[in-house]
Amino acid sequence: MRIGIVCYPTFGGSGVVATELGKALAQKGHEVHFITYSQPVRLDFFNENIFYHEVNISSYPLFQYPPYESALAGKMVDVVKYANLDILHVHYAIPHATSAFLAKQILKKEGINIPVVTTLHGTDITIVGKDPALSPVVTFSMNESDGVTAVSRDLKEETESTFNINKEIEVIYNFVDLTRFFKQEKEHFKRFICPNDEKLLVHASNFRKVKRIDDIIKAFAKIRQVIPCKLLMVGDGQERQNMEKLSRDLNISDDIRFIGKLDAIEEVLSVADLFFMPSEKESFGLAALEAMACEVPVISSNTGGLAELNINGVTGFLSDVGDVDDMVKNALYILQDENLPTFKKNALARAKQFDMNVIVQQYESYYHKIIDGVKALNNLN
Ligand code: GMT
Repeated sequence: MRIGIVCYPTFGGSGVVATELGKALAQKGHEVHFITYSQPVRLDFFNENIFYHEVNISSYPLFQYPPYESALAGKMVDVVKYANLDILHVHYAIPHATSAFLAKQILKKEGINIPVVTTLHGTDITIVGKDPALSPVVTFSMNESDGVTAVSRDLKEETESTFNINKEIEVIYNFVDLTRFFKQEKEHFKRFICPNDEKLLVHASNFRKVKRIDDIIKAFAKIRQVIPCKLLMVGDGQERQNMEKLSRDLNISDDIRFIGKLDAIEEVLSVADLFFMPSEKESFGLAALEAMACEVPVISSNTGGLAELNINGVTGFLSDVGDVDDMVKNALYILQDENLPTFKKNALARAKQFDMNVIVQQYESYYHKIIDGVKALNNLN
């Protein structure tokens, strides 16, 4: 197949899933065309089956807001026509599904009927898409897509209950590349961060408010009173400064390291004992899955799709959003030497159920189903 992939090329989970999916599809012999405003972060190598098309927006004094949606639609039209695409797969509904609708209409006038699949990732539904200014546009754009997928059952249900959707939403979970995310031998690294054999707790995200990072710092302050441990905070974003201040205010900053964005996150995960994800909202929790693949149990909130990944009492524990004391109690239980090995083993076993090879195959089958459906409809008209 010749597949167009549209996504946010940044550190966000939707961009990571889109890029990894494209790379895996290219590996299987498909021709993959990325259409984004800059090179996706995990796309830093050459592959004969991968093409990258940058969306450029001309600046003009009249524009207070550059017309990105139009420029993206124009680029989609161009790539669909000249790369002869079979399908266009847009990740994160806003504004990608809307631009895809526009491109589809333009192409229709030229006799080209391009099938469009939209994948809902999370905040495009749970936060941004609910904004009354955007909700009619998001609803319309989802209904106009030929196929819609969601990254968890919970996200599918939330979409159906919040928006007036007339499409069957297919659940296709996030996935993990088990050849990259596995427990590597990095003991020298562990000795460096935890010289006295302390337990290592890790969090990784883009440090938005929705991640409730303050809950991690507060929980850590209590856990370290009982068990010697260190906290490693990976990533960057709007909350980082506040969180650094909070750790200084709590007088625990010597035991917390904020290391910023890190591409080789699997190296840190290889030496971690516990991963924290206390989010306010989390449609799936890709970062937690990557941790589990490296044999790291997860302390998470029970919001969104997290319960579909993290099995309570087996691969970690789930607590109500904001229930820091429960998270502390659960973390202390997991970190006991007699419990930790079982949780680690279970985390890996669970992660294997989201193996990239299995999930990518589900996307391929879904593409075929949508392409065939659009062709059948064409033949009828
Ligand atoms: O929250 C992020 O890290 C970014 C966000 C996005 O849309 O880029 O991530 C969402 O998509 C990921 C991939 O499907 C999911 O694993 C995350 O759970 C989801 N984040 C939220 O729902 C807050």
